[in-house]
Amino acid sequence: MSIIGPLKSASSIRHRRSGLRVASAVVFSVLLFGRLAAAQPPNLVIFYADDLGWGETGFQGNKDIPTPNIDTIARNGVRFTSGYVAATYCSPSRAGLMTGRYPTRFGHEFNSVANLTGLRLDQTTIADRLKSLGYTSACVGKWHLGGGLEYRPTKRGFDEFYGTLNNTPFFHPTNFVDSRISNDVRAVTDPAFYTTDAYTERSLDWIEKNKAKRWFLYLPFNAQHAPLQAPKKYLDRYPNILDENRKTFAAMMTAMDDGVGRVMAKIRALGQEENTLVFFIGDNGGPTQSTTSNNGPLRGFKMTTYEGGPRVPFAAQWKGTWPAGKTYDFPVMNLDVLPTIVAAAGGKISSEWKLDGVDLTPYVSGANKTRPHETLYWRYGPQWGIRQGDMKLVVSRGGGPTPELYNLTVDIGESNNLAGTNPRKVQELQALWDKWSAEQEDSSAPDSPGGKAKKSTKQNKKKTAVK
Ligand SMILES: [Ca+2]
Repeated sequence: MSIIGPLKSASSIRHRRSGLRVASAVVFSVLLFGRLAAAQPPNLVIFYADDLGWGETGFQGNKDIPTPNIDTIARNGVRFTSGYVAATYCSPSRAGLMTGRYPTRFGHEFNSVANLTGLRLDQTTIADRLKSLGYTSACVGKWHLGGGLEYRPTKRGFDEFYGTLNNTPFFHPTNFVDSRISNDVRAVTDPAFYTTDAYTERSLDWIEKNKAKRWFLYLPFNAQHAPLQAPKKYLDRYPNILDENRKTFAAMMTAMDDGVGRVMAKIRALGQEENTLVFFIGDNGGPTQSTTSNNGPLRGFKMTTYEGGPRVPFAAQWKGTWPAGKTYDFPVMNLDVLPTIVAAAGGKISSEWKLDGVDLTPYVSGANKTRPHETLYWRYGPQWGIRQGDMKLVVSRGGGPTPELYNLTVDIGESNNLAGTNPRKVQELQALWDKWSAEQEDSSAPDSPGGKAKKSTKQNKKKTAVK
């Protein structure tokens, strides 16, 4: 309103001898205000947690480890109970998030793609798209989409990168880059440096420096990925957890939750909370055995295609624009983040982008009551899955060699295989998946370590040949 006040008074003074002209000026001011309001796009934040596990965070029902700040996002906005990612581990999940497309469409089926090359250079990232809308952006955290210079965040649309190119310890992180200093990988020698806290500090500093611009912060924490490491100040908050691994996991989560809280407090302090769209999403399911991460009632883990692999904590808020305290049950995917954010930023989604994600705003607002996706797909070497409506057909590590059919509405834990009693549905879903899989590319790098991809590529080809 402060922008409009002076304009309105100036117009009023100029035209005070003509009531009609004053009225015109007021109308003009109202139109101008409308234009300015529409032209003020929201700030954008994506918190992307690593290996979190569907059963972790308070908003997902965990009562052992308080996450009051992360929970606030769900309370102020929407909790997506069927939130998925397009892949079951780190790099392909990020490739999907960054492009809004199934990573298998461009050969990014395995982590090995990032380790050998990176996110294919003909793919346009969310930061590229926002740059063309006038945004400044930062990637603060774990990139894992290629380490070569041409694959780094600052070559993929981000104006600033502070974090690691790959997986890393929390103390003395490896492959660390601070683009404010240079794009070279440098050693972090400060023994007190803890990635989660450092990412929070840099995010606060970056927001302060860029507060007058339209900005996009991508904050992919390396928490809760292995190795389990946490500073004493966070460990001390859990005197009652006796299991050392669980205690450290809890401390890591508290560091992340404090970080989310501090970033949100900064946004509030700037008076920007109602002008900021915020996502909090896990990058894949929890690898329970190595980190204690809890997938709740879901079957399977990270790197399986049972629900425990691709189904994740998923919440988002846009105060004043999206409803608050809403639970949304239809399936959504991390591929939806790009079109949702681009549309929120005032961009127009082009069919030429060949996105698999959709703009979620009309769905969460209730304007569109249909499902955002009739069908979701996964392919991970010989493992795969398809969800259509409430039915899922899946071949996963931990299961049998033949596809299993589950009704997720009544059987979220995938325990009652309906394939034997519903062969028609099996056939129908198999045909849909075969058709989709045939549209995907072979992986541009074999799965690692050693030889799995060759087998899986053969299997995929074999599958796609069966029609
Ligand atoms: Ca991960």
